[in-house]
Amino acid sequence: MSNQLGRVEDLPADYYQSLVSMNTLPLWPALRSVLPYDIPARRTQPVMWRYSDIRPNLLRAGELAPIEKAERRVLVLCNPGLGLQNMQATASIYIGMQLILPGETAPNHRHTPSAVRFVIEGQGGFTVVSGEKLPMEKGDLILTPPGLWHEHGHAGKGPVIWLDALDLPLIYGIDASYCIEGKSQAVDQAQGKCNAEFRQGGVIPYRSLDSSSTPYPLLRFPWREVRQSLLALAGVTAKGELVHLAYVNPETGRECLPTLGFSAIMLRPGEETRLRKRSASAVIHGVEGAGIATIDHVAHAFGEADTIAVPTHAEVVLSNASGKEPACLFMVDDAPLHRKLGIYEVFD
Ligand code: GTQ
Repeated sequence: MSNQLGRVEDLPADYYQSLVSMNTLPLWPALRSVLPYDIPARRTQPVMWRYSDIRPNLLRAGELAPIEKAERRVLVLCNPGLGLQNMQATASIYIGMQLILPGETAPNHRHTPSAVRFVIEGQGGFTVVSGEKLPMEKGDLILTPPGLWHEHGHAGKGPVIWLDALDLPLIYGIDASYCIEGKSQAVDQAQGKCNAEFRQGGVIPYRSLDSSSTPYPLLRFPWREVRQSLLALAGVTAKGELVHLAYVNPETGRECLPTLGFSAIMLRPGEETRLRKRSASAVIHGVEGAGIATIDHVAHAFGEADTIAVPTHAEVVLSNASGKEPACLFMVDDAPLHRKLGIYEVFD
């Protein structure tokens, strides 16, 4: 074990140049940077994006970028540690904030990256996924899984804004990112279908036991229900233990998309708790109330719709700023990817 491996400068210049000219490199000068001891080299910075900074610029994009010219009107949350142009919130997670105005349509397409929407504000927005029209109310989580047709619309008044989370950096990074455009979908599924089929936890359509018709049976998770579940869990969770719910595929009980995981946290009034230290990276997003997220010993005061990048292996402490009201957070992480790759670790 050595941190003192040979350097490029230690090699004869002509030897090094001949390697380069043949599109080869010596490993040893670079080995410790790609395979560091004990903890990954973390380029992801624990940065915060304030909604109060993003919102006016997103509304301005509504004036500057007609939807026909934009396809998706989005401001991307870029982690400076990863290079702004790479559009990564963490190494694997893309986060955008998307604006749609009344009467607009973000046209139908499907793509290899997985995506979700988490609704921040406005009424009347909807996403059509595989022929089902899914209403978008504040706090709702809508899945647009890889390869499924999806388009967005807005039949209400005022701006509708949501957070997009995609595994785009990962899929782009393996040269696998592309999309196909299609004509607008026929809405051929009954209104409210998937939420009726999976209305109650622990009860599923009987046919699901024989064979699943789709790997993505539930596409919309209404915040109203998730919040009720958080409150119920809060009532039976010991003090100091995290009130934390995972969004899952109701047929398998496992994560609902291949690479990204989604969860909701409730910090009870006055509560301060730690997240478990893990190998996965994450993005946390304020839904309700306010608090402080301390990431690797740096405190970030967050409020509603503020968004924070959490690097891999980070120490995270969350506290509720209020002694009276709960605070809720939505979290996106890449734990499903880590599990599939066999590299998922929890350190304590
Ligand atoms: O709404 O389908 O932020 O395709 C980036 C790519 C949103 C979308 C994004 C997309 C979408």
